Amino acid sequence: MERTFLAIKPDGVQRGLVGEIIRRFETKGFTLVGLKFLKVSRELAEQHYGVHRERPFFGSLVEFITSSPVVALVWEGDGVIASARKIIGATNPLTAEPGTIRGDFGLNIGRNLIHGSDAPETAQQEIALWFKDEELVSWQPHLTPWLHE
Ligand code: D4T
Repeated sequence: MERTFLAIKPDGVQRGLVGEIIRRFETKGFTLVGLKFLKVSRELAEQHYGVHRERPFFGSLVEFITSSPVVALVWEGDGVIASARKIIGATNPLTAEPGTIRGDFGLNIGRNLIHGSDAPETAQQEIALWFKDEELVSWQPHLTPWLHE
């Protein structure tokens, strides 16, 4: 079963949007398999944003994600990686579609509320970076027959 990694960034937590954001993935029907609330270390932030190391905004990304707590999440379901990206919306909240998380709640690319893995390989890497195996819970939701044919 496919899994993806999401992180509600410091702005999402500080703005009191944790419940609203989690609700969108729960009510869609995806299964929560990992959740933690943490202050991100500089080392974790630099590893997470490693692909952006040469970009001009790398420093501000690391500063921001380490500035205040985040909620790290792993969700499971068929097609969850691409679907979560759609639920999240475009990188720049100003141009993200209404109905998406960034489109509904954001204004600025440096305050875009949530991160979501963009492909199966990055999902796997990010889940392994943020969670130990024993922190992930495999379970069978009773809703399954009401969500799947
Ligand atoms: P994440 O990775 O946070 O889900 O965002 P996206 O996948 O939608 O976008 P990204 O990897 O291109 O950018 C990562 C992160 O950097 C911020 N950012 C991005 C920024 O501050 N300035 C910029 O010009 C860009 C392109 C926003 C998200």
